[in-house]
Amino acid sequence: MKLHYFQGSCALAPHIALEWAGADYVLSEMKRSETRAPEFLKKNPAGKVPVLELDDGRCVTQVNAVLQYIAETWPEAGLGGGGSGEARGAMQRWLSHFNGDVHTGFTPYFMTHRFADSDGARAEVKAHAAGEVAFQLKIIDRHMAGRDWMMGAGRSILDPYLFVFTVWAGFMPDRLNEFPNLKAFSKRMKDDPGVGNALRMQGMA
Ligand SMILES: N[C@@H](CCC(=O)N[C@@H](CS)C(=O)NCC(=O)O)C(=O)O
Repeated sequence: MKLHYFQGSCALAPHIALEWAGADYVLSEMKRSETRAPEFLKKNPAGKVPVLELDDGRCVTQVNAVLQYIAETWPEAGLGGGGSGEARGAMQRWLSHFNGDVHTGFTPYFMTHRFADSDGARAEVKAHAAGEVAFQLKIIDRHMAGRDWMMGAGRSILDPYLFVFTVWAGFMPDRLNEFPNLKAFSKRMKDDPGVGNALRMQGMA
């Protein structure tokens, strides 16, 4: 099993989940500029990491699908968030929020050249994106008050994805200063051995 990633990308989330699952995997590092290369598009036609390439060559793509694949392939790791209908609903709600609202809020901030041509327009796009990210992160910061993990049952696949957002927010002007609960969560994650392994393997620690 091979995880395709580039440094600083959301592929850190499934990487941490693989560590937590105790999975046997290898990493394949690429450059952001290689995501539209024909060979890579065969693995993911959307031209994005993460790609989890299985031993038979099939590829699991899209962060949420990769995270859920990991939770279901290693159920003993308990990363699925609990078995009740309510827990499954909460898990889906947060995965959708993370992928559809938070992650896409960051994209114009870091990939500004895709959204505007002139320097002035890019500055505006960045400012609006930072505002949108702050709006979305506030929701999660409130949820994390008094909690160690996103789901009450303990750590789950949501936590590595949230950790990625805290890393990205560190590159924005306000960092995590407005979000004390996310700041504490980020520290808790950095102290975790599996997170430390993933960060070291990706050259981020
Ligand atoms: N919808 C995709 C989004 C993944 C995504 O945005 N990946 C970024 C890295 S965080 C990427 O590969 N960007 C390269 C590009 O857009 O060229 C998913 O959920 O997997």
